[in-house]
Amino acid sequence: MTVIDTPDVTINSAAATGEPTTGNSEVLAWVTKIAELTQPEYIHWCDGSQSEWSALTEELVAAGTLTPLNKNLRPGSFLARSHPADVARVEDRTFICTEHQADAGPTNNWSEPAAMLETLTPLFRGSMRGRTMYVVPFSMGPVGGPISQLGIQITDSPYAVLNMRIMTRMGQDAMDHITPDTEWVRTVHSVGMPLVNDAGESIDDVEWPCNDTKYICQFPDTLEVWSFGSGYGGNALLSKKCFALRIASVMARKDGWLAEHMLLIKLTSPAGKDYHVAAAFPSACGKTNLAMLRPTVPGWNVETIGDDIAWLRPGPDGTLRAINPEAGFFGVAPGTGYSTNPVAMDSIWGNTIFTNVALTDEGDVWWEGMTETPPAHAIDWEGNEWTPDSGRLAAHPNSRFTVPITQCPTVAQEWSESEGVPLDAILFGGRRATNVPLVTESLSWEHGVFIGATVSSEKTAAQEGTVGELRRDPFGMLPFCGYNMADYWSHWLEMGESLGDKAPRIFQVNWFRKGDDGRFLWPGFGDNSRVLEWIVRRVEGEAEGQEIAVGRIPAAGELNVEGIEIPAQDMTELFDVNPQSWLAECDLTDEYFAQFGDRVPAALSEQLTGLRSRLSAM
Ligand code: GTP
Ligand code: SPV
Ligand code: MN
Repeated sequence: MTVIDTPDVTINSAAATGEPTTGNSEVLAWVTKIAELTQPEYIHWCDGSQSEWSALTEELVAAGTLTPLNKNLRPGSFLARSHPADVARVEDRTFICTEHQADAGPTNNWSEPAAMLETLTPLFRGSMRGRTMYVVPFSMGPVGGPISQLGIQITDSPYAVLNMRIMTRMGQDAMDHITPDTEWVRTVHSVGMPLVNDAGESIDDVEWPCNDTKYICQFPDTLEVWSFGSGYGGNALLSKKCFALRIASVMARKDGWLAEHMLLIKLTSPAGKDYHVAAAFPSACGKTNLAMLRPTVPGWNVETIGDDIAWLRPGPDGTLRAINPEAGFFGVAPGTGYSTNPVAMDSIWGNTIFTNVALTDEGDVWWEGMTETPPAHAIDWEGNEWTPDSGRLAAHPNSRFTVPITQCPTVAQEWSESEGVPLDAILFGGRRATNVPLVTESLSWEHGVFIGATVSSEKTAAQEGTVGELRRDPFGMLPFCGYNMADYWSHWLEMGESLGDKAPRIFQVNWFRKGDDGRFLWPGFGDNSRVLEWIVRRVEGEAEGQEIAVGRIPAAGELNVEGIEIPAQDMTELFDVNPQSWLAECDLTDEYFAQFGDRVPAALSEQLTGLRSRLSAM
């Protein structure tokens, strides 16, 4: 029994502990409570220092969890291989825990909070035996900023600690801001593999501890997250999807702001004018790539502010202000190469954690799409020998890199502006081989919300399940909205009303339309700047566009395709709207809306009626 005396409180814990880094009695009491439940061997209070980083990486290299990469090729970088069954977010194990099921809504798994705690308590009891419990304070957004929020993650995964240090403002400064009168989010994470069994015998550790039983639970009413059994990505870095989206979306609704699955960029025109654009696409549908875009249109510049999450709040001047609450990228590796995303390639020169990619004979990383020619031999993401003709992928499709945003060569100086940047346009998108045009401007805020609410997208490897299957993913938020999705749509409508003519314009984009032969019709990546250029010209009133049934598309000749070769037939197909297929989608939208009953805002039902009548008139 270790007893620590602090100014306000006495920690009674079975665990030995390092010096607590706070005198905040609420924090101390909470840490004690979690330690009593999970029974770690030692409590480590993270300060976010470089020496802490070095000690943890050394420890994980010794344990075999991390492989150091060749210092000459990829300095300060490591490879982690997860358990082959712990490779993505587990949406069917993700729960919103609220008193009433209707508050979670039909698109979330739901549990009554007390019932879930009853399930979780035995799982967490003793779950950290033999392990170190880390107390990880962090700030989402600049520490102390007006839009920022604070949190603490308790975890038994040093891998999660390292990732949290890259992804958030983690450390002592954040802890110092958690005072008795600040609101902060309590998150608890255990990989669920104690090193001492019930009989008191020790168990050998493995390189990637996890548990077959997984629970990712959000408690919006008490600002808590409890995550059990997984060490991967959004399941384990609780600042990210659990806090910054699921919990924050509930906070945002209460306080009149928005927590969104959006990238954020600053765009500068040849005339030197700045614009800020946010875009919501589902997981693995191009946010990181658009955030790091190198424009192919001469004279334009794009700078990166965020690649995954944006918090949007009306500013004192009435504009909608946006911040990136994160401090790093947890980016999809496959498909990232110098030909598609050179900015990402230049960002990951070093100080990067790679997860589930392949290891080359030179001690560097590789994944499908990184180079045109694969290495002749590598160790694949499961640790097996690999050659190009082994018939297997070298990297897992959801393999990732974790890198500080400050290493991004195109990072905007505004990335850490605590007041946020004013938004000029919001883009909604998805991965659609058919039907959805390359770009469409909404006819009004309400129409824009309708577009966001009805997005469907082909499923990707970012979540467990069948890749390619079409599913509704409103606002790219299907797995991330912490409350009833229909109420979320109402909140968006209300935000538009209060923003009035200061509201950003809303557009729909689709980089993924395919021809009958299965090839992408649009070159994408840097050439998406052509679409951004048209969007800015619309914002400035410099392009007329052409109104069709589904919205406003570029008029003939308005989209700048100078310097790329797109057959005229492909251009036509990129914007083709088939009224029959669209009317069929309207029927599906009816079915989709039906599950929300009378919570569907009337404005959205009216939008559906309007769309149908415009399509029928085609
Ligand atoms: P999450 O981190 O899961 O939220 O994903 P994300 O939305 O940031 O997606 P990301 O930019 O990582 O892209 C996912 C995949 O889509 C990668 O394999 C990219 O190469 C591919 N991709 C991105 N942009 C484009 C594009 O414009 N055209 C095509 N064809 N593919 C793209
Ligand atoms: C996503 O799936 O949208 C991601 C990766 O950005 S994860 O952190 O796992 O959520
Ligand atoms: Mn994401």
